[in-house]
Amino acid sequence: DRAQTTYTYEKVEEIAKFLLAKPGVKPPKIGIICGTGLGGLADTLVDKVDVEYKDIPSFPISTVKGHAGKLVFGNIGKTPVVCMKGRFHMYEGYSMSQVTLPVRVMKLMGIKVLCATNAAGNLNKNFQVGDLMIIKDHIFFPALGGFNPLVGPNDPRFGPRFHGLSDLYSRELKAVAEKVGKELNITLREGVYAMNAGPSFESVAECKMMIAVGADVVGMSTCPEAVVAAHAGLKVFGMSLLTNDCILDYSFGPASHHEQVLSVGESRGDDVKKFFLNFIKAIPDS
Ligand code: 6GU
Repeated sequence: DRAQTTYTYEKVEEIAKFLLAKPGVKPPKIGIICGTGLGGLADTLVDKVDVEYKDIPSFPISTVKGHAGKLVFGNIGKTPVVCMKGRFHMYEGYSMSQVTLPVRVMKLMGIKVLCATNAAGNLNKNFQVGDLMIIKDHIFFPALGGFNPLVGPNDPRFGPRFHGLSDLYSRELKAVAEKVGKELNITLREGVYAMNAGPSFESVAECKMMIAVGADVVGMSTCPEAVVAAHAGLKVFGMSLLTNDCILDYSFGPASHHEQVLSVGESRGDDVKKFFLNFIKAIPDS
């Protein structure tokens, strides 16, 4: 149920300490949230240590096909990182505090940068299925309707009461990403990610509305984690894989995109992995 579960600073600290005490776990510098079908990156870490969500005290458990449900610690080059293989979604019924708990845990374990990937539906007629898009900004529809993860009492140890989002997605990291994309000859789009709660894919009228308000792609994740990360002073980088076109035409008939989400995730997963392996190595002080 969506009742506000609150995790005190002490509780988050306890989870962070529990994880850091695991044999072979080094304090990570970068946290990476792997989107649906994009968990392949986690498998390539060196000196891996897996911790399943079900074995972490107070952690929610993820329920979606294509999401494994574990933290994977390890190195990319010299950089210790932690990957979330599987995330928590609002449509599963989790509260915003549950969805964003792992971000605060990763922050207290020591990360300075949060990278998040997701599978998204394409709204932009100049973009194509299979494209990768750097998230330049977002429209967090649930937050505008009251489901902002920062609603509720504010513990200043997590971040300030009122926090501005005009620089939410790090310009510095976007510049690094553009450079790495060019070097690897991987085309990177740039645009606005809109989040809906899901689990329904959008109606035709909703898709048209999102285009009208400036969204390029739409998905069901990422914004809550990005907001909580930026609130905690982390640098945030987001990337969408465009797995399907949104339906803008009533003659199309009933559409459910989930199979396409998984199959495009599979066919484009290697480029996403290659991009992130090089991107992480190119982040200053990583
Ligand atoms: Cl079309 N909509 C949403 N909300 N999320 C998606 C999607 C569409 N395609 C992939 N993820």
